[in-house]
Amino acid sequence: MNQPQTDRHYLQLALALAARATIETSPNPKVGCVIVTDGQILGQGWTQPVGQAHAEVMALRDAHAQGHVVAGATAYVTLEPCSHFGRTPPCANALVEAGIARVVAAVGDANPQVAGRGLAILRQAGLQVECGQEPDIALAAREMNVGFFRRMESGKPWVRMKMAASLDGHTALPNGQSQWITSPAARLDGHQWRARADAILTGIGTVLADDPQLNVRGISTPRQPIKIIVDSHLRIAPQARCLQQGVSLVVAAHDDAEKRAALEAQGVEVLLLPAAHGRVDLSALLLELGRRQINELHVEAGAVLNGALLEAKLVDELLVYLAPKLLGSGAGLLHISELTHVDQAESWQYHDVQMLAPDLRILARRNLA
Ligand code: AOF
Ligand code: ZN
Repeated sequence: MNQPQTDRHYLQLALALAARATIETSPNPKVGCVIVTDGQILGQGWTQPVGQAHAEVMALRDAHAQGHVVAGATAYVTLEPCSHFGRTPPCANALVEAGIARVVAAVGDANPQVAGRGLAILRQAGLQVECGQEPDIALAAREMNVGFFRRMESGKPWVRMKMAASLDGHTALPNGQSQWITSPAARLDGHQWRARADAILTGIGTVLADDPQLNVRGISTPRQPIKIIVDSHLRIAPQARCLQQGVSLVVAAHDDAEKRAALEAQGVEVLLLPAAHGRVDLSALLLELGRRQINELHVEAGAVLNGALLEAKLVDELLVYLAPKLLGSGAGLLHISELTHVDQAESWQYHDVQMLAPDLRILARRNLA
């Protein structure tokens, strides 16, 4: 005899299913779905790579493949079922047509094409519908798709800025030496964060100084993020390592037809944006990246671009690795305008702190309060 479980239990199961979806669902959110009747799990599903089936359709297929009758069952989903014809037909209609009697959703869909319409379709068809009743589960469902929600709500990606420094906050020695302040474990962890991002952003200063590859290495990933280089005056050389593989986008504020042609000839896209104080307007850049459906943007840049993004209030999260070393002097993490009073300092809060032996990993978020 199956013991009926609580709604919380099945929503948590749906969250675990959502976690099985890969980065290839992006820009589509990761969603999980479980279909249950009288304590029996009939079908389970999670979002497939973009353009393919959503979680609800996968769960219905799973139930049907096992010969289960889903009429009268409850569907637990981590996101409001969609109501629109996007790359796939609406899941709300699929649930209605399958005869599902009750839908419990963790959180509403922030996509303006859906936003409440999915729940309305279900209610109009006579289904019992609950959404967002468990605040902690709603939060977890949002967290899993933090970039999707940010983009839907602001038009811009979720911006995560990665930095690494010594315990006393230096990124390089006064003579410029900066390699390997943090440990291999921290560097590998950094690649995990690169892998979950849709794009990696850096500045021309970093490209000229370090010639980074800006790709995911050392871990397996089904796809590489897009590489974006902010290069106001088109100073990048076509030979730069970050332009040799994958998809690269060079963002400039001042055109140079010859240099642009050379880059375009090797398949690199050059995007010209309006200048703000002679530099690429970073807010305009983020809106353009949102328009291009970048959900999560991973920034690995130098102190100047980092500072400019922070001063423009475009950064949502800091990912800081601190090595237990004391360098005493040298370059710092950020260039921001000098403050004259501590009250002017922006307030952030620690979101997660972990030992990544021997280093420390800090995730901090802008304090919205
Ligand atoms: C769901 N279940 O598993 C997901 C949903 O272009 P499409 O057809 O793939 O639709 C993408 C939109 O569908 C996406 O922006 C979001 O609003 C929703 N995602 N909805 O019912 C799912 N991943
Ligand atoms: Zn759907």
